[in-house]
Amino acid sequence: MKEKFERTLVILKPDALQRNLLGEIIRRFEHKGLQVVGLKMIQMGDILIDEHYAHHKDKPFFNSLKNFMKSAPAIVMVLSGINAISAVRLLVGPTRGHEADAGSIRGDFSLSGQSNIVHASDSKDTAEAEIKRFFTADELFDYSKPAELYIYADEGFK
Ligand code: 3AN
Repeated sequence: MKEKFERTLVILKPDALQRNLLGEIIRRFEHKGLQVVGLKMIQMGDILIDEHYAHHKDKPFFNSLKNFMKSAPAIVMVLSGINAISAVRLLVGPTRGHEADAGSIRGDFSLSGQSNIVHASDSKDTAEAEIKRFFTADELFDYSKPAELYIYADEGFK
């Protein structure tokens, strides 16, 4: 697969927040080398959930999914990096936690198909639409992290 820089949307769902897993999950993305270019806490409501999970609106579990997504605030993030969309999906693991490989986020922290900790965009088109759904242009940041900035960070220390 050809390498390309991409942005992808991640939601740390209410169960991640309630189980004190926010730091652990963000750490995994950062250590992988993904760059956080947008991040905020939101309370998801009916309109946003209807739009975000439109592909599930006729499914029998939709109401329960909706209640779960509204049960506490969520953290939404935009991550950037090489092949970020598929790289993040790999870190997250498949939908059902009980089928996810150990080492993946869902594999390590979830047995459930609904309370599965994280949402991550599944394609380039979805990522574009989902980033626009949750972030305005001025909430996204373009910055570099050259290592030498931190090596000399004490320069002004008195
Ligand atoms: P993924 O999040 O892995 O892309 P989707 O898009 O099929 O999976 O499902 C979106 C969300 O809907 C899941 N993360 C999960 O919370 C919920 N969900 C999917 N399938 C079921 C199901 N059979 N029963 C309950 N909730 C489900």
